[in-house]
Amino acid sequence: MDNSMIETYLAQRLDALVDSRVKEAMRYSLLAGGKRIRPTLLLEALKGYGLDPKLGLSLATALEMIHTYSLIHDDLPAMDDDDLRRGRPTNHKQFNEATAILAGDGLLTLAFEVASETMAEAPLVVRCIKELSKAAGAEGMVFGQCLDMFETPTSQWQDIAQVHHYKTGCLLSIPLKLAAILAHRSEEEISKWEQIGFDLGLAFQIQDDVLDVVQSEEQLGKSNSDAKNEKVTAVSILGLTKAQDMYQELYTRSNRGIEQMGEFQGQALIALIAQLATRKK
Ligand code: GRG
Repeated sequence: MDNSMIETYLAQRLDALVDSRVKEAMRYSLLAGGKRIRPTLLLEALKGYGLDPKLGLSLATALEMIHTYSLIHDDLPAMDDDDLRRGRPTNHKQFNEATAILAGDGLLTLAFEVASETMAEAPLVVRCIKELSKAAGAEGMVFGQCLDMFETPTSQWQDIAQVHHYKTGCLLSIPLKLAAILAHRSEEEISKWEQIGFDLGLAFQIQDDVLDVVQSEEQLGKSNSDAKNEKVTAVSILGLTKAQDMYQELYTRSNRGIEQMGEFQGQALIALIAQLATRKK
C-alpha cells in the first residue's frame, strides 16, 4: 500500500490549523501511522474506474479523520478505557481526557470541512457528504458503538454481527460507495459496492478479534481490552478456527463481488484485499 499521498494531505490539512493544544492532540493521533485502509480503499476504487485518485483525496482524508476521532473517543475511560493505540499511549493518557474529547471533536468537524473541498460537481459533493455523515453518525458507526456499549450482553452471533455491521462495516463500506458515486455509477451499482464493503467490514472485524487472541499488544500496537471488558467476540462465540474460516470466506466473497463489477478494473483492489487478509496488526 502506498499511502504517501494520503499521509501528505493529512499533514497538510492539519498544519493549516492555527497552533493550539487541541491541534497538537489531533496531530498526535492522526499522524501516528495508522494503516490508512479506509482512504486507500477509496483511492483504489477510483483508480479501478479509470479516475484520478486526486478526485477522492479530500473525502479520503475526511474519512481517516473521522476514523481517528472514533479511535480517540473509543479509548476514553467512559468507553473502552485503553492505554495503547497505534503503538503510543492513547490520546487521553498523553494529554488528558478533556483534551482527547476536544481532539476527537476537532477531527470530526475538520473532516466535513475537508470533505466539502472535493473538486466535483456540487450535487455530487453534497450527496457524498450526506452519505459520509450517515455512515459515521447515529444510523451508522455511532449507532454501532451505542449497541456495543449498551445492548450486547448476548451470546448470539447474529447480534454481534449486527454490531460489527454498524460499528466497523459502515466506515469500511463508505469508501467504496463514495468512489461509485464520484464515478457516476447507477444506484444499483452503488448498492452492490455497499454490500461488498459490508462483507469486507465484517471480515476485517472478525480478523481483528482473531488477531487480538493470536498477537500480543506490542505486536498490535494497541490495547486488547475485550477480555477486561468481558466483551463477546467472534472468537469467544465461534472458536478460533471457525472465526478464521469465516473471515477468509467473507474476503473471498468481497473479491467475487468486485470481479463481477462490469467494466471496473478490480486487480489492484483485490490485491489490496489480499494484503488485508494476511495482515498481522
Ligand atoms: C467512539 C463513535 C465512536 C466509535 C468507535 C472505531 C470504533 C468505534 C472503535 C474502535 C475499536 C474497534 C475494535 C473498532 C472496530 C473497527 C476497528 C477494527 C478499528 C481499528 O481500525 P484499524 O485496524 O486501525 O484500521 P488503524 O490504527 O490502523 O487505523
